[in-house]
Amino acid sequence: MQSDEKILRNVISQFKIDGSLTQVKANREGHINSTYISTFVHEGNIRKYTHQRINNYVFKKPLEVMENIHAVTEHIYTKLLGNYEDIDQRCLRVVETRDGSLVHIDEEGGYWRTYHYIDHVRTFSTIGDASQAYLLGEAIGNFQLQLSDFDGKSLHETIPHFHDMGFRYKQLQEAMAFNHQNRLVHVGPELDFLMANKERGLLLWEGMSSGKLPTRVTHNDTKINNVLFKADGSEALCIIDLDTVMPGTILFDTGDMIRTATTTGEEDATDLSTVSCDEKLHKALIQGYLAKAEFLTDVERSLVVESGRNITQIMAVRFLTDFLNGDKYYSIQRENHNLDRTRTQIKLMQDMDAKWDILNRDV
Ligand code: GN1
Ligand code: MG
Repeated sequence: MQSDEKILRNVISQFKIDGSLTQVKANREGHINSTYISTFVHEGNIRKYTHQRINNYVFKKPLEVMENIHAVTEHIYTKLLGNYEDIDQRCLRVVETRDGSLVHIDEEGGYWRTYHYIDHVRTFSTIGDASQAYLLGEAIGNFQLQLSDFDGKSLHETIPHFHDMGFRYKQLQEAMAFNHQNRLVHVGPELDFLMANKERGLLLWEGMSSGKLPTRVTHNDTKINNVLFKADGSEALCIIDLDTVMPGTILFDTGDMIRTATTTGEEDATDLSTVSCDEKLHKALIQGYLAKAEFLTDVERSLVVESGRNITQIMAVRFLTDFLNGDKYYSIQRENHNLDRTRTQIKLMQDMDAKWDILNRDV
């Protein structure tokens, strides 16, 4: 541990931060990157920073990830400038290394980045009530609005085919052939359901590829946990975790927002009776979202509810794939964790289907 901390302190010292380091703590949220929070004292002021070792199994080109993030955050920050006293809570900001790079590469080839830590805020893993759902909808709509004049095509595609349903089904087929520990015997009904829904799932990616859906900036991970709220919960301030910012259809983000904000149960719940799509939350969420998302085309708007189902489906496919591959991608805390995650997503889709007409009244 001691030597790990020494390595970490050396990494931190590479970034353009003034003052003296007083504390470093590990943060265990998130499935992908390793995260640490440091505290510095500079001229009597306490400042905190977030340091992350970027997972380069997932992100093959970490510098491109950082170029995307830097471009997008500076675009938003420039818009906010002069309008908010609490601007530092409203936008992630990258801290460069002492030699002006967006990443530091350590002796083992690990890629590190640093952000200003956003303090006095909180996150939620599920939505509490309709007013909170409204706030979340507004926040995602606002994020999209802030970036609606940014050319999505200028960004790097850092994980090619990230939300390409056809590609994700191909990966699922490969995982079925790999069949780690003969796990296929445990997934009959789940596979049947996902196979029966394959065709419909291709809608968003094909809409984008054919040009029916415009290519914009997408965040690609707009789950509720990635939204920072004021400490008292009264306002959603900032969207974080910009790792997967890429060109895409805006509906990937709208869909992930719906997937994570309307569910009554956790993504990795084991009791499926806790998982359903709450129509009251859906209504408020969509109202908040549409209040900001004034730039949507008619085709985009017509697919808002579909997008929630679609992103839930792609997550089910990805979790099942990882289960069959032997849990190589998502970190797991227990046996069958990825299978449990697959099941919650399928349950959520089925409940959306049962309420389909009601949900579509919201748009
Ligand atoms: C992963 O690590 P985290 O929680 O930011 C995943 C997302 C999924 C999410 C599901 C790069 O995000 O696509 O929606 O898990 N990110 C990547 O909880 O694969
Ligand atoms: Mg993420």
